[in-house]
Amino acid sequence: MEYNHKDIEAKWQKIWAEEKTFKAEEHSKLPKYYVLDMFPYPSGAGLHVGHPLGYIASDIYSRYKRHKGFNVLHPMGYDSFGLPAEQYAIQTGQHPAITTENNIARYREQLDKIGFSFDWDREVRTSNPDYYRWTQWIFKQFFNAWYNTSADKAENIETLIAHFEANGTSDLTAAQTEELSFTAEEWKGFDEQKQSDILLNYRLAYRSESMVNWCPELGTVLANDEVKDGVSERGGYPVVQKKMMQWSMRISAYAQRLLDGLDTIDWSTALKESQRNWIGRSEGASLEFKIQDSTSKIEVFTTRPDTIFGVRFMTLAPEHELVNAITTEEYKDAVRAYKEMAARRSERDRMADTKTISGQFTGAYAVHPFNGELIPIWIGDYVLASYGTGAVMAVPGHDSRDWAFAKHFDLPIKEVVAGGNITETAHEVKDGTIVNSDFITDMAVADAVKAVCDKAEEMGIGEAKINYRLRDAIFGRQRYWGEPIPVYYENDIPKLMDDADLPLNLPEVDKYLPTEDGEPPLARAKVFTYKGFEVETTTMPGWAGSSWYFLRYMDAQNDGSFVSNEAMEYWQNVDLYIGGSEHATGHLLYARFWHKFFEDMGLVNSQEPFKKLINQGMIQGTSALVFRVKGENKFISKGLKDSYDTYPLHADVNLVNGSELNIEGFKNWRVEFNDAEFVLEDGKYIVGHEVEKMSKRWYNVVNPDDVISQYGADVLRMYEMFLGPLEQSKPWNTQGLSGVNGFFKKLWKLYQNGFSDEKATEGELKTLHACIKKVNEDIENF
Ligand code: ANZ
Repeated sequence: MEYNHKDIEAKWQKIWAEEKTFKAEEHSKLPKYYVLDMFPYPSGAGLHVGHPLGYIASDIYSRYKRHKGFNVLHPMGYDSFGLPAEQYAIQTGQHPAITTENNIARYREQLDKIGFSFDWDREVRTSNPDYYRWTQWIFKQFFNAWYNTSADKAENIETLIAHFEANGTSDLTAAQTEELSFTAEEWKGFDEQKQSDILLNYRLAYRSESMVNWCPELGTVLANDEVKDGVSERGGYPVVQKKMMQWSMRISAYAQRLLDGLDTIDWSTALKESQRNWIGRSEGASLEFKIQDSTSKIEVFTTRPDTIFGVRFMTLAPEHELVNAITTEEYKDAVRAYKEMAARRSERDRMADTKTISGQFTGAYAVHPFNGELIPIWIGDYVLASYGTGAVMAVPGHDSRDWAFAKHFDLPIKEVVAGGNITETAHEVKDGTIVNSDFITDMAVADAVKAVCDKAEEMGIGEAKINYRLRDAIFGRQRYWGEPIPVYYENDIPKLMDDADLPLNLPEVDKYLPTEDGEPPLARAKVFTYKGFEVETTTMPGWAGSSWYFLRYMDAQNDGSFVSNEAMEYWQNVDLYIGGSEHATGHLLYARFWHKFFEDMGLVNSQEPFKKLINQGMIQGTSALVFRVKGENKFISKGLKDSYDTYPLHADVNLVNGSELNIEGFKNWRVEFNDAEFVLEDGKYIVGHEVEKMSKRWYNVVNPDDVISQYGADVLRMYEMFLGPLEQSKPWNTQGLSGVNGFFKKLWKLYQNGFSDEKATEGELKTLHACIKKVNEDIENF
């Protein structure tokens, strides 16, 4: 009998669906194992062969674990809120829910063909009201919480209010936007509006005026990780800095726990490193400098307090709040002009650009805290307003940015750590001996750091301090296709909707664009009020729904709670997570943050959501190139092209067999090629190849449906695994399929003809067991 993949696959897929073969059981005596894939955004283009690479690996592992006696949870769903459906809605008026529904249907069809062992009864869709009701409920929990830094966990806002009522802000240890100070009496005397404003300074979901990445073209605010090189990651539109009222999440309160947790999980070093860098912990000191003839002080954050005697100038961020107050009459115009220029550059650009040096003297001087020296105060855009205190004690001898600044403006440079040549370059090393530095001279760097911190503390002008680069995460978007935020405004005071009234459904609107006054699209809704009050019109960001979907899979149908205690008790967290590394500092950080918050609230029973994580590599496309003579409709075969003046064009890879172009197919592909001429080698047109991203744009996309219809799902799956280690990127080559196909045919034949009832020989058993061992090891090693 021939190997007929169509019959075999259709038969089994039907049985699996009918019998729910892969249904996971909550009440099992077996040990659990939870295998998760990053759920896809259902785009209009459908899946290409690169997309399922990770899914195939996780599916193999799920089947393997089932065979090993585990009760395996292996679910799938859709991250179905997002920009493309909405952009399409803006262009065509089609409701994004419809586009999304259609795209999901197409994805499901494709996924089914590949024969995955998903438990489809647990499917989630983030844009489904049954799901986002719980995302809204989670938002409420964040709003109702503050972070107690001495307990090192989040607590209900009631405990903060109780603290204010008893002690005001005295002895308060809290993560906060700014430091506030009031007594219990004052607190009790504040009106509701004032109390509400104060609480927002501590809530874990809070509203504040803050600088955001505003993308005018997309009409929305973007998260830091959605901006690449000053343009939006999606679409490549310009992004500018703008101050706006915004909802944010206080992820900064969790910086240290997010760092510490990394040591407890089995993720790649590269991935952990990128989270560590993103969180950006720096140990150093905060130090205060008096300003000459002024009562104001400048606080700086420095990682090198040991270089304090090398300070030759101060640099403030142009946006620093003291700049206007301290600038002398003489420098007012120049400072204003400089500030305007700096405002046009995003933080990212300012950080990335280390070549352009610019700055402006303010006319003011600071006073050295230890020796009284006068230090000129400059502003410069290499200092970022949002990091540390937005002010730097500049030590040109030992910091390269300060060195470049000093050279550029001809400011003095002083050596305070021995061993370098500061006329050539900044000497930035952290070991060595301190010189020219009063009471720390001759000390080693580490001792000098401590001595300066101690002295500063004694004088009441500073202390050792740890700083994190991680910023709070913006949580609102001025867009339609996202979760509505369950907040309404009673006299400008944000209040939460009742649980019983969730979900707050997305309202119908006539257009998916902002209103004429620049309000978000939800403001177009005819009625969008709650208890007679206006409802928040921004929606949640793309990362809201994906920060907890893996918990919902544990108990996807539950309409009484986001996950039941029993389901949580049994499944706990994800044992194996497979997905792309592009989510390193977005989704994977946000999901860890939410999980830690849930832990604080007693909602989950583990500290980390994803115990083991593997980033699959990319499957790249192998593009086909044809060589067109400049100014003519004539194509030269690859081997002869150097004798002509040609340029390469991409041809659809589906028109190529090996390296030979299907000329008739190519002519019919595009009207413009209908009467093209071809210069052949040995009667063939040979194309060139190039390995690049698999993308519609390069006509190198291979659809898994086509592979499956020709060879079957098993060949597709095995071929993808045969391409190489899961974590590596590797090019697709349709030619390679026939090899795997040949293997299947052989295996099938063996199965048909190769059996006998004779006892296996010792040699045969040896071969069998060596094979079993190898299969186990290879699967365990991915
Ligand atoms: C004096 C000094 C001397 C510094 C020296 C470095 C070397 P990380 O490691 O990134 O935390 N800095 C502080 N706030 C800044 C801001 N808002 N924008 C730009 N730079 C800022 O770096 C901390 C160091 O970066 C601080 O230590 C400060 O320069 C600078 F030999 O202070 B340092």
